[in-house]
Order: sequence, then C-alpha cells, then structure tokens
Amino acid sequence: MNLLSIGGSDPSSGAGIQSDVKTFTTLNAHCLTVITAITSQNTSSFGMIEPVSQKILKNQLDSIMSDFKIDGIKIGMVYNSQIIKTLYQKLKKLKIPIVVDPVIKSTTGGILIKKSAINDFQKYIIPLATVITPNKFEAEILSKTKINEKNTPEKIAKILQKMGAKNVVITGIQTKNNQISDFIQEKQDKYHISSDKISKINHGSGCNYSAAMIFALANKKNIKESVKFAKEFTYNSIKNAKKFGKGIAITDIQDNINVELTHAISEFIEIKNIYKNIPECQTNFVYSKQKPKSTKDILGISGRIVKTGGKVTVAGNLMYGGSKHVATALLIMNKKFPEICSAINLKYQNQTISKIKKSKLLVSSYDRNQEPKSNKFKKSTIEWGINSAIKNSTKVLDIIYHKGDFGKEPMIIVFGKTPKDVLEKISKII
Ligand code: PXL
Repeated sequence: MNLLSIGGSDPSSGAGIQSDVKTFTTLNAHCLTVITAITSQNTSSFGMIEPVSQKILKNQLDSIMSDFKIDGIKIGMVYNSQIIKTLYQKLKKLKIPIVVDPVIKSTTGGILIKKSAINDFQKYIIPLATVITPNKFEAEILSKTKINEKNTPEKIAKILQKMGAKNVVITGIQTKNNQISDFIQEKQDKYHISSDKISKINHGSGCNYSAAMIFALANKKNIKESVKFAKEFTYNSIKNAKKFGKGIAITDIQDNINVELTHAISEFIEIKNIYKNIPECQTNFVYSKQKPKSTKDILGISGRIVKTGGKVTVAGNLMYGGSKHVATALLIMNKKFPEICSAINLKYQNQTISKIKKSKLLVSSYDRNQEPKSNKFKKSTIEWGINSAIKNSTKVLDIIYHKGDFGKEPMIIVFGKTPKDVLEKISKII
C-alpha cells in the first residue's frame, strides 16, 4: 500500500513529514512524501519556515503521481495560498481518501500557516477532505467560532462540513475524569468517542492521529473504525513518548507487533457475546517476534483478557513475557511451523468443537492423562501437550485443544500467522 504525506519537514522528526514516514512504515505501508515547506525547530523552540518554490512543489507532485498508485493522502502543513492552490489543482480530481490535518500552530508556538492563507485553506483544502481532523483550537479558528454552550461541537463541525469536508472529527473536545473525547460528524451520523487521556505534553500526537486515520481509511475501514484505530494508535504513541531532546517529549511508535496486537485485542473484546468464550483461567492473546527464543520474545497481556459477568476487559498492559501458558504453546508451535506467530486461548465448549470439526480448519488435540509421569519434572504440561499434538502433523495446524484433567480446565488454542489471522479463524468457530 502506498500512502502520500504532503506537509512540512520537521528536523526534530517529532511531527510533519518525518513523523508520517515513521507511522506509515510501522504500519507496513510505503510512505511517499511531498514537502511543502522546510521548518527549523527542536523540542524547545520553533525557528523559521521556508516554503518551497512552486516549481519544486509541482515537480514533486508530478513525479509521485505519474508513477505510484496512491491509496490515500494526508495533507498536513500548507503554509501559504500558492501552495494551497497548487495542491487543489493537482488533487481535486482524485477519487481516493484524503485526510486533512489543519495544522495551525506547533506546541512550541510556531505558526504553520500564514493568516492570509486561512481563507484559501477553507476554500480549496477543506473541500478535498474525506475527513478533516482539527483539534478544538483549530476548529475554532477555521469556523471563526468559539466552542461554548451555544456553539456546540456539532454546530462547529457542521460549519466545516458546509465548507466541503465530508466528515469532521474534532479531537480533544472535552477532557474530564482522565478521559478525552472526540466529536465526530459524519454525513448523517454524529457521536462522541472517548478514551483514556494521558496528560503528557508532547510533540507529534496530532500527526500520528491523522496519519493513522488515513491508513485505516485506505484499508477500507469506515469512519468510526478509523477514528477508533487513530485514537488507539495515538494513545500508544503518547504513552511511549520519550525525551529525545532537552525539551518536550516526542511521541514514539512501538513496533508493529505491539500495534497489530493492540488492534486485534480491541476487535476481539468487541465481538458480540465474546464473554461466553473466556475460560475460568481467562484469556491471553499473544504475538511473537520472528524466531522467538523464549517467551520473553512473545508479547502478551500481563493481566489477561478477563470476564466479569457479561463484560470483557483487558487487565494490565502488553508486555514481552506477559504470557506464560499461551506463549509457551506458541513457542513450541513456532519451532515446527515458523510462520505461526500469534495465538489465543478460548473456553472449551462442545459447540465450539463441533463448529471446528465442520470448518476447514486443521485441528489436533492432546490428552493430559497421557503425559508420562517422568515428564512432569522436566517440562511444563503445555509444552509436552503441544509437542504431542503436532508430532504427527506435516501441515500447519490452526487449532489444538485438550479436554482437561482432574482440577484442570479444558482449553482450545487458536493459532495464526498474525493476530488478524487468529481473529479470522475465531470468527469461523464461535
Ligand atoms: O503537529 C503539527 C505539525 C505539522 N507539520 C510540521 C510541524 C508541526 C508541528 O510542529 O512542525 C512540519
């Protein structure tokens, strides 16, 4: 997948083009870039801005657009009217998702768009937007309206929609009780989405949000799914922010493994009635680095996915070494079938077993009663069990189960190449 980021260069690599290269690369998309301006800035202060010439701006766009099939575009910093008009001319006929991140001011106080260009921004850039992602401050400037009891987020979003944005996401609209909520105005629908807030002044979170958003849209996710994905991605990037320089922290993106597993876990817990598939010993969902040497190379949930009544929640954090049992099962499986890097354990239920048998998935089982006594001191039962279940299999197995033992709960483990692969298999058997 090719995603194009159009915006300014930030030499601190906290925001702008450099940040988007990191985001798209982490998400396994190829990042194309068109630079509109060069800034000088660091984590303490903002220096100067030099917009690029029209000639090189047009040339960059032509080079990229004549070669690549572009799946989505993010527009960030556009400093002046000339840049804005050129972008409009080159992009107006495209039929791919475009996320507009209307950046106005940097955290360190740099003004990223000329005041004289705001009208042209409204006229030419906003109509390009499949989604526009202003924060509260940017939404107020663009709509020339202060958000208050009378002028609700909905009213402001509708003003931006009238200017031509198809969907409007106003971020950080309300923060209370350690929650941060975004307001979303789709064509027909409107709603808030809240999530945990981390109070950490940072450089980069706005760029992370809009870049993750275009990635999700280009992957055919709908607006709500894309907002959720962008929020989750940004939450993690802020949580992981580091003081690389002397000033404020720069958001940091974790490895793919973390991003993919986090996303899959949030999809898993939203499956209807999924609590019925959580065993008494709870569930872990794991994802391994390539060629894991031990469970320390396998990411899992430190406190597992837990069932409380009809609700399912994630307890603890994702940690390498965060799972013992499911990670051990995966480790053994991966030794024989190195492409298998993800696994989850589910409650043993007769109805699940019969669905597994009807599906095309490859399944094997082991009987804990068959474990030789001599083994119990050497290896864990699960290690012995998985080994015996895969011993005679030449094909990659999708599922392994056991029926329990005295005082031991029976269990189903679903394996896959990636967490997404595991989720697809789960959807066939529950
Ligand atoms: O975060 C907005 C942003 C976008 N693009 C560039 C920036 C900044 C903030 O500093 O410098 C180039």
